[in-house]
Amino acid sequence: MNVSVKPLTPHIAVEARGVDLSKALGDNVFKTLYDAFAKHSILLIRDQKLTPEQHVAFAERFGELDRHVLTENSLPEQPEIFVVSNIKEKGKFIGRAKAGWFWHSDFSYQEIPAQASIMHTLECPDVGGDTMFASAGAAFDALSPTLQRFLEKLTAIHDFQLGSSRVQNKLNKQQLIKKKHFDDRPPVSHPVVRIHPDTGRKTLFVDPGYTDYIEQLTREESDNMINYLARHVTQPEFVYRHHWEPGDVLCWDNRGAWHCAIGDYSDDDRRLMHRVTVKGTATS
Ligand SMILES: O=C(O)CCC(=O)C(=O)O
Ligand SMILES: [Fe+2]
Repeated sequence: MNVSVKPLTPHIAVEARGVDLSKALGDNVFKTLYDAFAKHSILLIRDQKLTPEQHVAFAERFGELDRHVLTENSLPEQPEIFVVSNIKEKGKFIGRAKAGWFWHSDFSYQEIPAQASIMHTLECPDVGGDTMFASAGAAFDALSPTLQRFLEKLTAIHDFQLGSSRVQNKLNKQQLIKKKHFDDRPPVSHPVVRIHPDTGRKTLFVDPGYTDYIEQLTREESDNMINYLARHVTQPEFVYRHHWEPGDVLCWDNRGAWHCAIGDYSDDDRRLMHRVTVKGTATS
């Protein structure tokens, strides 16, 4: 395979061409893709036809896989695949609707958060249903050294239930998350600034979706700081907005980027995405 890699914005996202992910990739090809992914946080590969098995096999190249706590939204024949969809069959959603309609980093509410999330688009609206990705590394670099040093001393509590409550009023009864899932994911603490294990780059890890509070500050100070950092990270210059096309495979690095799915489409606009999640490492 003759792979080429081209940045999509100066701070975040690259597109790779000349790759067929349904085939086993040679080590050199995979290294080119992985290095681009770790450096630019988003790796896009278009026009891919993948079976669930091929999707999982590609994801396994990144590392050990992890499963979403909402196991009822996984594909029965391939449980590593988490289905994100607004499509109903026989009155039942075939996947998780309204997933990630707020800025977040996947599994930040777990002691071991996610490394990569790898999404394959099967169906998407012609217009709408885009996803935004923000560089938490470029945003950290742009802070003053004084604020950087201050933030590096802090830790924050991340909470699955808090993030989930952000869309709770938009969900119908069938999709409401059960108490047992919240019990399975108690709040956890992470450093506010983490170090990317591959690149050594420092990134802001206080996604406004799941971060409850910064432990060393008062509630008021913490709310204001998290709001400020959320505005800072999600400024247009740090954001890549992806318009999905069927066949897209997009890998995002949860250690370097936050993302937000945009809920601007209706349930008549079918959207069906398969996501596989790769396990990360402890944050400190
Ligand atoms: O549907 C999307 O574009 C992304 C949803 C999301 O946040 C996720 O699957 O992690
Ligand atoms: Fe997500």
